This record gives sequence, C-alpha cells and structure tokens, in this order.
Amino acid sequence: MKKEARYLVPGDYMADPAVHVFNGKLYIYPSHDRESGIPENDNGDHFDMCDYHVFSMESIDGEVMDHGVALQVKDIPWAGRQLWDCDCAYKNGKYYLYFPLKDQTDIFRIGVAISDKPEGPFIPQPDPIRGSYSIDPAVFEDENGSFYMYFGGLWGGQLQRYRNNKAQESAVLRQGSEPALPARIVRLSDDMLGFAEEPKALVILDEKGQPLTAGDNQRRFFEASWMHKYNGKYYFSYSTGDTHRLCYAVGDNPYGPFTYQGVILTPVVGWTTHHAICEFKGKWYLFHHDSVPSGGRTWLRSLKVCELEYNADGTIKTIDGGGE
Ligand code: FUB
Repeated sequence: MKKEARYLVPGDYMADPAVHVFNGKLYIYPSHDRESGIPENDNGDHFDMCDYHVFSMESIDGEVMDHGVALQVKDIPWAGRQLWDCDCAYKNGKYYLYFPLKDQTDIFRIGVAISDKPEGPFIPQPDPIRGSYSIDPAVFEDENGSFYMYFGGLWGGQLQRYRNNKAQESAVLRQGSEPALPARIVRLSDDMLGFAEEPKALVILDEKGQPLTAGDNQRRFFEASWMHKYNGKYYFSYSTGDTHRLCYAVGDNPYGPFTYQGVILTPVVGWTTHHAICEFKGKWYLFHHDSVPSGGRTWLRSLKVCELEYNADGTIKTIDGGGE
C-alpha cells in the first residue's frame, strides 16, 4: 500500500476498529457512528451508536466488503443505549462479539453475542458478562490458547467509578502524583461467555520502574486498549484521551507489568483516537480513525489504515496523525 493512510469506508462513519485475520481475510469490527443530534459533552452522550457492521478485505489495497448489520441495540435484551467499541474472537467453530453497552440504569456493561460466521449476524446472550464494567473490550488470544480481555475507559467510560472491581458511591478521578487509573485485564472462561477470574489492574511503568501517574496525561492510560505480540513481547497500546495520542508499553506476559515505550500515532483531527494493530500477509498495519471527512465533527469518525513499522530494537516508528 501507499505510505499515506487509506480511508476504508468513505460512504459511512465508522470508528474504533478491532481487526483480526480469520480464514485468510482481514475482518474489521468498528463502531458505527451516526448523527443523533445529542450535544457533545465529557460524558460522551453524543456517541449514541445503535448497531454494528462488519467489514472484510482480501488484500490491504483491495475492496472493503460491508457485510451489513451484525448486531443492533434493539435485539439486545438488557440494552439501554450506546454501542461503543467492540471486538471479536474465534474459538472452536464459533465467533464471539464482545461489546460495551449501557444497561437500563445507564451503567456500561460488556456483553457477548455469538455467530457461526465472522461477519455475523451475532445472537446476544440474555445478560451482560457477570462482573463486567466500563468500555472498550479488546480480546487477545495467546499462543497457548488462553483468551484475555483488556478493557476500561475514563470519563464517559465510567472506569473511575470502580475500585477493586466494585462500584463506588461516587466516582473519583485520580489526580497529580497518584498512580494513574489502570486498564483492566481478565482471562476469559473456557466457554468464552464469562470471566475466569477477577479482573486485574494493568500497570504501566515509566523508565525508572515507577507506575505512571494520573497527572502524566501525555502517557497514562485513558481508553482504547489493544494487545498484540511481536518477537515474543507483549505490546499493550492505548489512547491517552485528553492528550489525544496512541501510546504503547511492552511486557513479558499478558498481565504485565508493561514499560512505557512511546507514541504510535500523534493526534488526529477529532477528540478521540482509537486503533487496532494487525499483521497481514507479512506486514503490520495500524487501523484507526479521524474526523477529517466530517469536517472535524468528533462523533462522526472515518476508518483508516496505514502501514506500521518497527525499528530493529522492537520500538514502533511514530506515525503522524495529522491533527493538532
Ligand atoms: O466510540 C465511543 C468511544 O470513543 C470509544 O469507546 C472510545 O474508545 C472512543 O473512541
């Protein structure tokens, strides 16, 4: 592919890609942005998405096939509102779509829906995953066949409501030199429908081995977890939210700790930044989004892909997002 990023779905607004290779093809699981008319606020109410489409590609420069509606809010028994970033995993002949959605009390939970095909349609389970909370599930299969979910997001993603996996009476955002609120990691149960353990904190350390602090908003975790493995190392990547970067940290196992390494993507046009990293036919790609085609409307985002390159020491070459 050419060096510039390519817009993948020019006729519609798609964001928050999760990407996997299934049956030799790339499958993309994005959020489906729409104009709801809800004013923009820090709670993210303007991200009022109500369905998912799945896309596939046989080559990185080729046609992007839209497989149509894969799951919609009105078919989810426990639904309140807002289908945010989802992800998909394959095990034993079934595809599992993991999605965050507010329940009828306006609390984000993570649900799972099942299909025989990577493109769906997906049939939702009657209830959200027991013990789940917050947003942005990313599911990673390790080489031993274990599946792990990384999740969490601050502000509208409600992660600040939880301590030790329990909801607090009032949400507290950490400040200054306090350790940053961490993303969570949990191993999935063998049937893929639940958590096999209590979710754990995912700690990101600085170059001195100290946890990143809440005040370090150029580097600390905010939302949009992704995990990939490169040369035997575990690369946890994420958005810094209010500083609009995609950053990464490297560890020796799925749980970490992870050591901060640097910036993958500088800010894009639009408030949010979100991504997936995937190897396909011997090259690595960064799937992400920006709000250029919508004229900067942050809730109407467009899906993009560009090549991602590593240096010889395993660090990732920073990509220019073209924003501020
Ligand atoms: O799409 C809604 C939210 O915006 C996602 O869950 C976040 O990661 C951010 O991209």
